[in-house]
Amino acid sequence: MAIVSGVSSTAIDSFRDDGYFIVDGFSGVDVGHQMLADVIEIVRDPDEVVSSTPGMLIVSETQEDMVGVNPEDTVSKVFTLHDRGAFKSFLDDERIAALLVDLIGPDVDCFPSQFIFKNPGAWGQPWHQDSYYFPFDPPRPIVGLWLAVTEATLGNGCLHILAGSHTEPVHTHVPDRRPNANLGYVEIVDHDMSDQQPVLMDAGDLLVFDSHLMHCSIDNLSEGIRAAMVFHCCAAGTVDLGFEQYDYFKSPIHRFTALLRDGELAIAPQ
Ligand SMILES: O=C(O)CCC(=O)C(=O)O
Repeated sequence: MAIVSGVSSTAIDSFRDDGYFIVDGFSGVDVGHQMLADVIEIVRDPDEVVSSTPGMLIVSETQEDMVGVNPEDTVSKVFTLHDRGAFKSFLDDERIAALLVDLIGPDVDCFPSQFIFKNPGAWGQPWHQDSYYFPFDPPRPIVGLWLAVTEATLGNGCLHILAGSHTEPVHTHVPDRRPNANLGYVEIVDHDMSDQQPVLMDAGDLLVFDSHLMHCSIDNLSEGIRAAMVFHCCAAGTVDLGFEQYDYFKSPIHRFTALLRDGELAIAPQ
């Protein structure tokens, strides 16, 4: 039987009006811990897993003052994890399926997944809309799932969002103006963000957001890691047109994987 109705009407209203909602305590804290343990293993011994996983990419912090004892201490993100144990189990949860059916429809793919370390001292990601990174046909709907692996606070680099900004078109994004900013960081500079709100989360909380929602994260000024796992999902059949400004370059981290077909969990990745 098809999965139906995973989102309360209040959450649906928030998604429509504000461009996001939060599910408190969606996952046990252990889910994030398993994810963190897996990515640490990957970055400590990357060769075989990276070469055998299409789209997997380890991106380091590029700001000059990042230091660390272990390899993971200076990693920013690890991409394309959605076929791996803890990550796949998260996506295969029927509550995720039900939520995606409501927000996208019965046929859904996951196309990038990224673990964000946000180690002590790491800079935040500037204001952006995720759809800037997704030159797709159709361009929408695309839904982001941001799972707090640790708590996210004003001290350790939580997200900030601009509620309602999902109704905006994709704005011009300019390269992050900070010297040595991370690979791929771009910034919206033509919009008033003064109504921004911090998104304070506990480990296990899930932020569900529209890919046009303007958001950023702030610097991690704490002594501890602020980790998150982010998946993006779109309607099956969505085509990656590639980045026009780079000769229609298609990002290797856009690895479309079947999640739902006819409202049911798809078994095998595409
Ligand atoms: O978690 C962060 O620090 C930034 C994440 C973000 O902006 C995104 O996933 O689009």
